[in-house]
Amino acid sequence: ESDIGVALETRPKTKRPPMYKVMILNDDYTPMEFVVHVLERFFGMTHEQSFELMLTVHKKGLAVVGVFSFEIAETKVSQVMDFAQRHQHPLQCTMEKE
Ligand code: TYC
Repeated sequence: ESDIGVALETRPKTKRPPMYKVMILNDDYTPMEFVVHVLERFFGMTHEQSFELMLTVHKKGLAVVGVFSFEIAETKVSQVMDFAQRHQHPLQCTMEKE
């Protein structure tokens, strides 16, 4: 009997964890300044970056705010949703596997 084995697997089986896009969606009621504040507060963006991204969402309907690991993305989404709800704004924030 043959004892000769052939190694076919050379690629190490260490996969990177999946990443998640966090997006904000436009609506007709949330004030622009509130969205700008949310982006500064929860995503560490400058006022200029926040204002520009808010305008993109306002014009295009949605935009990716950042890409994070699952747990971070989930935390960002609930922080934004809680904050919007507490201020009675309908702002929506969602996540999607990249
Ligand atoms: N469209 C809103 C307005 O005109 C502003 C807005 C921008 C709301 C971005 C949500 O994610 C948003 N007041």
